[in-house]
Amino acid sequence: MSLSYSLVRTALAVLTTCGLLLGCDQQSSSSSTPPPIAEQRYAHKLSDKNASAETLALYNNLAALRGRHMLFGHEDSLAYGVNWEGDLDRSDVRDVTGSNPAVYGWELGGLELGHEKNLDGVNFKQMQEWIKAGYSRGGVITISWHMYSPVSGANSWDKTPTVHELVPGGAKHDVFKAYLDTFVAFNEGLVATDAAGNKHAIPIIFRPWHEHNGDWFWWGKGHVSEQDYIALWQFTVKYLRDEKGVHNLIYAYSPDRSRIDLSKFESDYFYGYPGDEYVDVIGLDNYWDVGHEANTASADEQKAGFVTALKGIVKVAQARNKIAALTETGNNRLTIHNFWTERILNPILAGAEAQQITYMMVWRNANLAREKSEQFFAPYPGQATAEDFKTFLAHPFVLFESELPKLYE
Ligand code: BMA
Repeated sequence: MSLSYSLVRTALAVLTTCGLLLGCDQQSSSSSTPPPIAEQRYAHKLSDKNASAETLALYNNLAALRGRHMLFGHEDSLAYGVNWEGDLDRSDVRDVTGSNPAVYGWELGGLELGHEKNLDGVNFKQMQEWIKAGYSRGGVITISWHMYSPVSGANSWDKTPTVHELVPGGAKHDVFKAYLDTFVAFNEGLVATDAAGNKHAIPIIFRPWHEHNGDWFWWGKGHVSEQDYIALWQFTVKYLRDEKGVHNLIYAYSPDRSRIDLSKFESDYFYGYPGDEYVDVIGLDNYWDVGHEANTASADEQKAGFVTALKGIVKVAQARNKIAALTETGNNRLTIHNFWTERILNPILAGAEAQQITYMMVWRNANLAREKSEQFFAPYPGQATAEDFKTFLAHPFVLFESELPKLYE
């Protein structure tokens, strides 16, 4: 998406707003100082008013693609695949389709403890190189964090109540700040140099404290009060943004669909919502409606649920002038025939609303030899859904890395 296109959109948005609300004179006379250039240029604001130009451009360019394109993403795509490990420039997604995914998911769990590798065996220094490489090709980077508990020392699936000790006033607040500092340092290494030789921070869609409405993480429902969860999120943003001056983050909120009753989508979705000032991407992790093994509903019922859930986040996002995304999804081991077209693409394309999601990301392809258990969400060569995945990619709605417009200007 080009800058000039964004400018036209913004101009139209301003005209529409003026026409509808008759508020332009009031707005211009109420403030003598014009907003910063970046704020004037873009229709969609970030929670970080000092976000870098590239970060704000990414957010607005994703918004501008809505309804016409959805980016496809994959967790740990460059780090390993089901049947390979150790290659520095490879991906199961590319082995099958010829293109890398448009969105690269990376995971920090273990960084806070000073580990060299994350909880899935990915070396952090190499991860920084893969992030830089993906960004240099025009891809989008998103980062999650399965943080170890500063209270029990155990991993994120530990149920020891922890959050109350992390928020301001808590016994482990300083330890928590030191954990966040490890990300600040990691992020400082995520720098790109443009053609003119100027350096800038690589924009990151940062997705902390995910699936908090489920009960499987220590920050999940049942192990923390809603109030403390919100305080945890707000502190995370304020610390990184206001105290540490980190300005390359787009904050993604991502509850889990399996714990949302579709008949009261919004009230369930907003359990633990930290507020519009702290969230940029209205996300959803949805494995449930795309063939989760515990879901006994028929395929048609699941497809209907999938669409309803996507419409739900699109509505929430539009009401707030934010973007919506399917932040995690997938069918583990891809056992569903024509999964990509039947269970993902066709339901999304069936109506105008679900098509407004900006990206979707499937989870990782665990290396079979090292992890000794089958877990994968993208096909690899010869996998049963590989041909269907190519059909999915070939659809103009779906963007892989090779098809991306410029997203950072
Ligand atoms: C989970 C699984 C785990 C992994 C974790 C963090 O959903 O994939 O095997 O350790 O994500 O990436």
